[in-house]
Amino acid sequence: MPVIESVSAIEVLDSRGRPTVKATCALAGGVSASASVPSGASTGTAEAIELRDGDKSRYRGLGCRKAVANVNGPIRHALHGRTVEQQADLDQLLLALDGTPNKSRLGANAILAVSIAFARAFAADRGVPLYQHFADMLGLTPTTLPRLTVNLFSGGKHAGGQVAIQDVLVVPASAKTIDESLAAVFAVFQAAAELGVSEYRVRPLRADEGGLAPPFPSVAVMLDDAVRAITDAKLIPRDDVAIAIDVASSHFYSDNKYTIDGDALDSAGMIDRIALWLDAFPIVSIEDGLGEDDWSHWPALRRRLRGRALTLGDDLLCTNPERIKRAIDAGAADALLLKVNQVGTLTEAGRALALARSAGWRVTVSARSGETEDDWLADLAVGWGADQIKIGSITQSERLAKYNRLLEIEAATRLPLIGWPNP
Ligand code: 2PG
Ligand code: MG
Repeated sequence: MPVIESVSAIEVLDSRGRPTVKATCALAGGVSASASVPSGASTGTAEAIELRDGDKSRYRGLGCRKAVANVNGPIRHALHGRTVEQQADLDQLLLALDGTPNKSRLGANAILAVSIAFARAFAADRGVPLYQHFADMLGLTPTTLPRLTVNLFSGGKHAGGQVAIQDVLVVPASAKTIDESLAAVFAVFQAAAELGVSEYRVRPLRADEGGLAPPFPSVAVMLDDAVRAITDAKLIPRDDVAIAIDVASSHFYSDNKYTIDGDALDSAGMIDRIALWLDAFPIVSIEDGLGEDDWSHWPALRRRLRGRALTLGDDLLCTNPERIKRAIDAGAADALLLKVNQVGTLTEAGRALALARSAGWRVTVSARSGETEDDWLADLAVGWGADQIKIGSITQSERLAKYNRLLEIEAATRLPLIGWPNP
């Protein structure tokens, strides 16, 4: 049983150059491990609170010195010398110490960094790979690797809003391995970059997650360009490479209207618009098609998509077990986007996963738009048996750290990719 010798933290920078928290956990047996946490831009309002310093003269108020001080002060003090039998015990200690419903006292960034650093140290202490340790935590056995969903085009909050929706992603469908999937994505990405130059006369400028962000005149053109890039790469749309989208519609929804492509649509109109895209393009998954508070219309969206594309909830659910329960009861979605930092501990995220699975939902384990070079996400997706993983594009090291870790896990385990079509 691990005994915690000490925990500590420092401020490090994420892929947007903004501060975040990196924690280290040392166990009495001599093992020590670190973990850093990501940060979103298109955040859901129900997310756990990332503690920021608010001092405008430093990093425009985004500093994490307070969160770091919470690790180096009260958290270190509370955990020193503690024997912790399992992850849930550690997380329970952290939750009790924080004492707020949304982790606003210690900060979800401080709490999660410690939660994951402990998991990594525990795995090392047991002498098992991190993905195996994550699996054991929930009593699971890894049997497959997750299907990739890779950011090709960006809009919305990740790209200055040149088009309303946030991500067009490519999903390698005929690929049999992570290795083959990445080669297919590379081919499509290169074709899309060339298309951007010939069509829009722009260099391949990249958005927060490394996606291409030319000035698309509309969402339909953005989707059409994605299909052209797949075809230009000599791949068959849908059969070889399908499309997923993150509409992220909470971010263009106000006063009961969705402002998109020059229109102000009510919820029924937004569902019709999504259905048009679904008819015209090889789309297999639609994330946040409606706003996070537009609860009453989500069931209609789901009925419209059923059997054709996943109704995936991100801002709607915030990896929050209570919101997931509500969505299951209402028939509002059939897939969970799981982001551990939305809820703040591994234990609560594990509960969110179990709930989603109990309803027969699909699960996508997701990175955030602000990421670090840490690669624990890849292990989490494998260990927790995710259907899909969403990391961003293939052009920036904070994303590639995770893709490369998946390649390592694939080489070490020879696990097959999860079956397709899915659903
Ligand atoms: C999302 C994520 C990742 P962010 O909306 O799904 O793409 O973005 O981390 O900014 O919330
Ligand atoms: Mg999203």
